[in-house]
Amino acid sequence: MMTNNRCRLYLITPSHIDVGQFSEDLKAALDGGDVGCLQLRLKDSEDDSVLRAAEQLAPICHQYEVPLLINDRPDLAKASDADGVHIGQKDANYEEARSALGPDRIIGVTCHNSRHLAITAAESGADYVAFGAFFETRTKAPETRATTEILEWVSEVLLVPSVAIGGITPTNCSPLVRAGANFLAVVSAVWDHKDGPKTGVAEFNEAIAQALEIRNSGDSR
Ligand code: 3NM
Repeated sequence: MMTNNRCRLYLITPSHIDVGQFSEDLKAALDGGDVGCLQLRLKDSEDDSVLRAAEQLAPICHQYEVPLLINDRPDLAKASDADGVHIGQKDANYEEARSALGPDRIIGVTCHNSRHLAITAAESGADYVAFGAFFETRTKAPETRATTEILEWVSEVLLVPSVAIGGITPTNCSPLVRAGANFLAVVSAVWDHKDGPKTGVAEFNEAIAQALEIRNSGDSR
């Protein structure tokens, strides 16, 4: 899933979905271009609904070779045989998640805008460290604001891939990509795109490619 000198799109589901309709939206999104990950992030849902959603979405993800992660809950990730879990600082800690899921599953950790949290997560063995929110977002009340400095620092100092999150759009993502973000995690700019999720994913792929071109040419404008 993770490669350090690339940048890929990381999709997060909306907080509430109709799984049948969302399956269609997901296929459209994955037809739009490269996607590196899908995180199932259902809020206020019964465990059973999360498990049923994971069961229905996993075959679609795997058809496109996209790993499926579950938000917050290592136990549900294990029960649904998902590819991994994304944990916040208030959820299960890394060690608990790793012992629940074993050595091979993906465990990503929210680190807000903190180098300390990122070092701790990386040293424990986290598969990625996530930072946010970079921009205004209506999807979640973010606890912190993050800046591009932390992405630059991770790409220079830590070997673990970074995920940027919060209010990211095809139009505003370039500085994050140029700062070394390995993944852009996105909800609304894809699922609420006025021309549909397929176009949202395509626009992100184009914006990422352009930003990487600038980054690789050594021009840091
Ligand atoms: N976590 P959108 S911001 C799920 O800052 C989430 O940790 C955040 O949604 C954080 O792409 C956020 O619609 C919402 O802004 C991201």
